[in-house]
Amino acid sequence: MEVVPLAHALGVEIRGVDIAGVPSDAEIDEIRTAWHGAHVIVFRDVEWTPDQHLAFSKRFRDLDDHAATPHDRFDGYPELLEVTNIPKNGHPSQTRNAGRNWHSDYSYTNRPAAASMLYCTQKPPVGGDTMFCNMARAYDDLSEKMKGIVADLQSVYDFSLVSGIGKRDPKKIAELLKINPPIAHPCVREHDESGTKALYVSERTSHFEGMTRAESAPLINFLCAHATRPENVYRHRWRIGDLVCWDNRTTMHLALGDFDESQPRHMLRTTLRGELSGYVVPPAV
Ligand SMILES: O=C(O)CCC(=O)C(=O)O
Ligand SMILES: [Fe+2]
Repeated sequence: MEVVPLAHALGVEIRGVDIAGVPSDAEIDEIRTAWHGAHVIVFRDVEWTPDQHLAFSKRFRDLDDHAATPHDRFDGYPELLEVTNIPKNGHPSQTRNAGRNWHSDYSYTNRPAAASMLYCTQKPPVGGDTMFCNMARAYDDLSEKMKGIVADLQSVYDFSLVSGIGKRDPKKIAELLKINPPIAHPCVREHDESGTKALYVSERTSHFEGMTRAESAPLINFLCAHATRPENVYRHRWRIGDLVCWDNRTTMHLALGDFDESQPRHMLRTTLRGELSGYVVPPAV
């Protein structure tokens, strides 16, 4: 197995392992170690079926069945999410603009995603890139004083801050807001496997619990800007057959709308189920 760095801050490409086959336990352990170190891992030229995607993902952890976003499931596969701009039954796809602000998956649920594995089946000729930033490094780079401040905070995640939901079907939004009320999680997230500490705040954080929106905004904005500095980012240019796996405990990501929307883009994602976390709180004031 060969592990090739993709950027300074995070991201490696892993070569020389047949993930569509049945990797050995030793290979899975090696992949896991590389993943914990680099936070984002990339496999190229993967040719597999949805069942193979599920089988590989399950080697790492139980999968989420996406009950928090039931409309985005891939037909017949509750453990696969479909992220695409291809219209469905004559209607615009609900996920055509998914992921367009910096976030960590399922932060607005009581099981924030441990990790995600996104497979590209169709892409526009240029663009449609995805960016990732290293939240463990962002935490480490804070002053000791600021580390003390964030250690005391609970980040409140509000589904209504998911970018572009205004363009979704209002009935479905109402249902999603009911399933996913505002929820508070520690602003410093400790990785349940590696123990790494990482900042856990995003553009979907409405406020810090016990503080107003106005009081929270400057600090949320600072932490997000600090985390997403270009030198803390890896930008992935997709190829068909790429499998990109990110650790949601130590990264945020952003799907760029930098492409011709008339061109099809189609991705399938598994979500490695996270630990139970958080408590429901009233909306921000
Ligand atoms: O489409 C993408 O590049 C990523 C979308 C996203 O945020 C996700 O699948 O979690
Ligand atoms: Fe996402």
